[in-house]
Amino acid sequence: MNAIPQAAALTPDTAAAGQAARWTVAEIEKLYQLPLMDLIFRAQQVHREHFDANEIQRSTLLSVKTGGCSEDCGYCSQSARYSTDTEREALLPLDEVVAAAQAAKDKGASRFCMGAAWRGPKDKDLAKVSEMIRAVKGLGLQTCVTLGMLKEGQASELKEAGLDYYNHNLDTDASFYGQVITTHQHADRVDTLGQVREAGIKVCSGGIIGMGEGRRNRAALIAQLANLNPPPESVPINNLVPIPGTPLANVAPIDNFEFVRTIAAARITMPTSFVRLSAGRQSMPEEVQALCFLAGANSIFYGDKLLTTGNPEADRDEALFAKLGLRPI
Ligand code: SAM
Ligand code: DTB
Ligand code: SF4
Repeated sequence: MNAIPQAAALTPDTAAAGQAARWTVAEIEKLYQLPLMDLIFRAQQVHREHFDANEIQRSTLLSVKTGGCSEDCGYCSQSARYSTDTEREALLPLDEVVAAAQAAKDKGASRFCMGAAWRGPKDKDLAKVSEMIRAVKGLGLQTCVTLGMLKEGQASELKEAGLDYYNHNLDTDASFYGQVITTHQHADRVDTLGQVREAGIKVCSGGIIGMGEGRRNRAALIAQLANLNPPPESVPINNLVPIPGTPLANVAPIDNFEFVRTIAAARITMPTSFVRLSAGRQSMPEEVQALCFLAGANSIFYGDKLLTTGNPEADRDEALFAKLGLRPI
């Protein structure tokens, strides 16, 4: 009988007692190198210590301001620099946002996430988004926004409006970042996460897998997220959705098992965080999604659209949940 991998190979480098555990990139690479069955077993153990393994959280997304973004993120349909099928739309009026949030709530979402294609919000935009947050919160939904980089004082304004989560992904590790994005720096993203944390807002931060990065880059991204103190409460793992017209349109897709390994690595290193199986589900077979849940993903984006691209229909997700015996929370 094969022994279960030694716990020592699977635990972070815990320094003096009382100090937060820090994961090295090498330790996370070791997780990736485990036989898949051992890796998933370990992820399940960690998952079941902290969560009910049959429960999944559901967030619905709405793009409240679409396209025309100044930034050059090589994966994004909304950058003004690339010619994509995405049409620009100004900031949505409040009543449209509230109607979409109510519809999401009626379908069973517990969180409503509003996204804007900005480098960062202008103060007058932030006031309008704050109104949206107040109204969505008033419907009894958890609120999340993703608006780009924040300036001093903006996070506290969002907190005052009742914001629960701010989504701001590190997207990839610092050494690969410059190959995908040149108009802002990885360190700018980390800075915004600090401001969000300081304002008392929960952090939602993850990345995109399958942009041509290597396993070491993936391990470094996971290490950086896990070593935030505390780690993000919510960790979206996106599988690149290739967008025609962007520089990453023709990158070879990542192997499904490598994606599953990334979910498992996130689960093991961030035991109490919600790990969200995010973009890329529309083209993912149900069996691969089930493997992701087995590897510790316990959250999804729910509803037939992400920001500009498709997501499985809610009915299809309901059917998958029924087949797997998963319960929404
Ligand atoms: N402009 C803000 C920003 O960059 O943070 C908020 C919106 S931006 C579209 C939010 C996140 O969506 C990005 O950080 C990235 O992780 C994800 N994303 C964008 N395009 C994607 C794609 N084609 N495939 C997978 N994830 C994508
Ligand atoms: C996240 O990590 N993924 C979501 C949300 N946070 C904002 C966005 C995915 C976008 C996928 C491409 C699109 O629909 O434009
Ligand atoms: Fe703009 Fe965000 Fe897209 Fe980058 S990811 S181009 S910042 S909308």
